[in-house]
Amino acid sequence: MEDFSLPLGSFSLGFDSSTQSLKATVLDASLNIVAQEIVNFDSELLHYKTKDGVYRDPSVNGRIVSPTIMWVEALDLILERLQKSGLDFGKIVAVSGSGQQHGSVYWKTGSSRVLFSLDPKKQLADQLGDAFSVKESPIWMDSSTTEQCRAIEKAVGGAMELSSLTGSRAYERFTGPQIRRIFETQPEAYKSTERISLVSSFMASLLIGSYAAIDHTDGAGMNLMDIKERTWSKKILEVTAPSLEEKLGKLAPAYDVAGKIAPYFVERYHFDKNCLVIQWSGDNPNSLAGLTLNSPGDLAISLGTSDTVFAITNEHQACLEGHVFPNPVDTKGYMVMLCYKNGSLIREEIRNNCGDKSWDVFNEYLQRTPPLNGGKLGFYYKDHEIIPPLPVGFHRYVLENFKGDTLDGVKETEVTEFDAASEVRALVEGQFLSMRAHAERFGLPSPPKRIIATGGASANHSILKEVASVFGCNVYKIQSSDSASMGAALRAAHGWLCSKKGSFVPISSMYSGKLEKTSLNCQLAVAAGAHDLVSKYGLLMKKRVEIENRLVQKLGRL
Ligand code: XUL
Repeated sequence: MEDFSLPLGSFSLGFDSSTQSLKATVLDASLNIVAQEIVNFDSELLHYKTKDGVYRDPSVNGRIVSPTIMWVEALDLILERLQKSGLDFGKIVAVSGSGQQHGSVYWKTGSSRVLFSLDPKKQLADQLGDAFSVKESPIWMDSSTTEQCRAIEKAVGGAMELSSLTGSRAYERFTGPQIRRIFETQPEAYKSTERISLVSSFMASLLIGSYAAIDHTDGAGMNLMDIKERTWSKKILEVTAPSLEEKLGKLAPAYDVAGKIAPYFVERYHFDKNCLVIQWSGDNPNSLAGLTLNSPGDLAISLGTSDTVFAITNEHQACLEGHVFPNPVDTKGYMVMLCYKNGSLIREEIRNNCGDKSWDVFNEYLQRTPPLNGGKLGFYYKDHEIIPPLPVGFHRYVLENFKGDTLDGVKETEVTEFDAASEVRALVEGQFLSMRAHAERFGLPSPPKRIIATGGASANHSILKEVASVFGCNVYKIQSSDSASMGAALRAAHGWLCSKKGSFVPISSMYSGKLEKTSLNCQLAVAAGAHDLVSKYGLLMKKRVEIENRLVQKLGRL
C-alpha cells in the first residue's frame, strides 16, 4: 500500500495571519502538533497602535484597515520565537498558511526586485517599509464600499448574476469592490501598483521572495473570479478597475506549490533550501481542511473575531446571501459559508459591560438563566453586520406570553435594557438563532448530523452548550482551537505529497484509518440538547427573523 504521509522525522508548518494575531502550528509526520506560537498585534507590536489588530477610521464611515507592514514584522517575530523554542527548521519540508479572507495588499511598482533580493541580516520590515503603494490594507471588517458594490452588480446584470458567476453577490469587504474604491479615491496609488495580493498570497510572496499566485479558494472571495472556470472573469475585471488582470497575476489551485522557500529564510532561520511553500488560502477554507470536514451533513461553526458557519457541497448554486468557494482540498467540490462580523468582539464587550470583565461571570449568567430567556431577544451590532446587513446598534425585545409552544397571541415590545444575566443570554442565544435561521435558509444541513466547533470561543463549554441546544445536535471539537493554522499545516503536507506524486491525491488518504491517533481527531464536547427545546428554539427563531426583517427594512442597506 502506498504511503501517503511525510517522511518520518519531517515537519510541516502552518501559519494563520488573522485579524488580531499571527499564529503558527508545526505538525510532525504523524499529524501531531509539535509546536505552536502566537504573536498578538495589539499587545506585542505596540508601535502600530492597533485596536483589535485594526484601525477604525473615524473620518470615513465603515473604513477599517490594518498596517500592511505590521503583518511583515510579525512574520520575523514568530519565526524568531519558534527558533528560540528549539524548533529545527531544517526538518520542515513544507509551509503553508491561512490569511484573513478578502484583505488586500498593494505592491508598489519596483517592489518585486526588493522582494527578490532580501538581505538575511536585516529584518523584513526594515526592507519592505516602502514597498506598498497603499500602506493601510483594507480588511474584511471594512464596509465602506456599498456604492462600489451596487455599481459592480449593476454593470454585470444584477446581484444574482454576479453570484452565479463568482459565488457571491457583491459584498463590501470583498476585494473587487475594495479595489474599485482604491482606484476611485486614490487613482495615483492604483496606477503605481504593480501587484495586488490577498493577505494569503501576500504572506506566501514573502516566503518565496516573489509574487505568489492567488489560490482558487481565496480568489472566490473577491467578486472577480469565474467560480466554474476558476479563471478571472474578464467581464467583471473590466467593470471593476482598469488594467486589473496584469495587477492580479495568476490563479492556482490551493494544493499547488507556490515556490521554494526564499534564501532569506534559509540563511536567517536555517530552513532547508528545498522546503516547499504551498499556496496559502483563506482562514475559513483552511479551517475546513483542519476540521477534516468531508461529509455534506456536517456543519462547522467557527467562533473567532468573525463568526462563520460552513459546510461542503457538491454543487454551486447562486444565492443572495452567503458565499460559495471552491473546496480547498478537493478538485471539484465547493464549500458554502455564512459570515458574521459581530463575533468575539461583541461577546467581549457584553462580558465587560455585564459580566465584570470576567468569563466566569459571563458563563455563570448563561447557566443561571433559562433556555429561551423568558422571551427576551436581542440584536447586538458593534460593527456594521453582514447578516443581516444592519448598522451599529443594539435592539432588545420582550415576547409577551411566549412559552415556546405557539406564536399565536405572542407580541413583542421593544425595551431599552435587560438585566445583566438576560443580556448575556440574549447575546449568545441570538447569535446561534441567527446562524440556525440563515443556515436553514441557505440550504445548509438542518439539523446537521453534527457540528464541529472551532475558534477562540469554542474553548468555552458554556457557549458550546448553547450551540447544542439551539441546533439540537452533538457538538465536537479538535485538540487545538486554531483550526486555521492546523489546516494550513495539514495543507502544507498535502501540497508536498501532491507535488511528490506529480498529481492531486485526496487529502483524506493522509489520515484515513488513523485519524484518532492524530491532533486532527474530533472529540465530543457537548451532547445534543433536549428534542422539545430544539422545536421551541425553532419558534423563537421564527419570531426573531420577523423582527430582523423589519429592522432591515427600516435601517438596513441591501
Ligand atoms: C469571511 C470573512 C472573515 C475573515 C476573518 O468571509 O470575512 O471570516 O476571513 O479572518
